[in-house]
Amino acid sequence: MFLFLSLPVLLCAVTASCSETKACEDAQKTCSVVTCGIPVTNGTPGRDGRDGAKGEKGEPGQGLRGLQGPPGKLGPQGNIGNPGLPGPRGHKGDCGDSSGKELTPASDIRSLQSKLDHIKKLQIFSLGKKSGKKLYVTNGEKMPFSKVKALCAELGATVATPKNAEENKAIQDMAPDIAFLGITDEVTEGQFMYVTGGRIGYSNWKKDEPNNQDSEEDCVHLLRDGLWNDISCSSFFLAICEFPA
Ligand code: FUC
Ligand code: CA
Repeated sequence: MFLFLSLPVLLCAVTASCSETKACEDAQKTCSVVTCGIPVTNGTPGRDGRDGAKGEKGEPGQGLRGLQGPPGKLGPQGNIGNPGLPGPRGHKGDCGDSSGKELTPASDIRSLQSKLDHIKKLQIFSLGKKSGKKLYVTNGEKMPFSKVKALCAELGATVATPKNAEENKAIQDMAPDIAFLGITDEVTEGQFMYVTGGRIGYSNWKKDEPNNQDSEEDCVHLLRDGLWNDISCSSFFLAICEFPA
């Protein structure tokens, strides 16, 4: 019996336990027993909410500006520019010689030619060259065979190349040391050729030569006794150049 009566009271008390007075008065109208209490004060504040979204960038500050820094390093070199425009046309040249007269008279050329011939004779005489014989010249320097070839070519000559016993003796007599000859087997091993072309028609090999020692002797040098030995082209020997007979 007590349980039966107390249930609506309990329900009404729960329903009316609000903070608003109006709600409580309404409850009194429907409930037979309602005890309206003093309105409840606010509880302690809850925890802080989450951070809001990021705000917009602010205006630049108004503080004092710092001193200007030192200049930066030099940048990389730029590309080469396009060629410039052609320069102005030059002045007109002097008039040509339309008379058919030569600027240097033939008599002057003949005079120069005879002087040159005379100088040549003196030089040939001083070098001991005999008529009809080749002229051999050396600067006394030792160098690899490629350099000898280049040097003689520069002089309009070839590397000293004896084609008979007489020429071999002439070179031997004028050479102050062992000298390269213009003969190699660089093209075909064992087949000695003149560097000016063609297979050799005369030789004066020392006993047991050519032996192509260490498989690297493609050049030929003239020993002090006039005999030949095959030797490395990169070794240094005297340069002797030959001028035609
Ligand atoms: C002989 C020659 C070589 C080299 C050596 C020192 O063996 O055949 O070419 O000159 O001597
Ligand atoms: Ca040899």
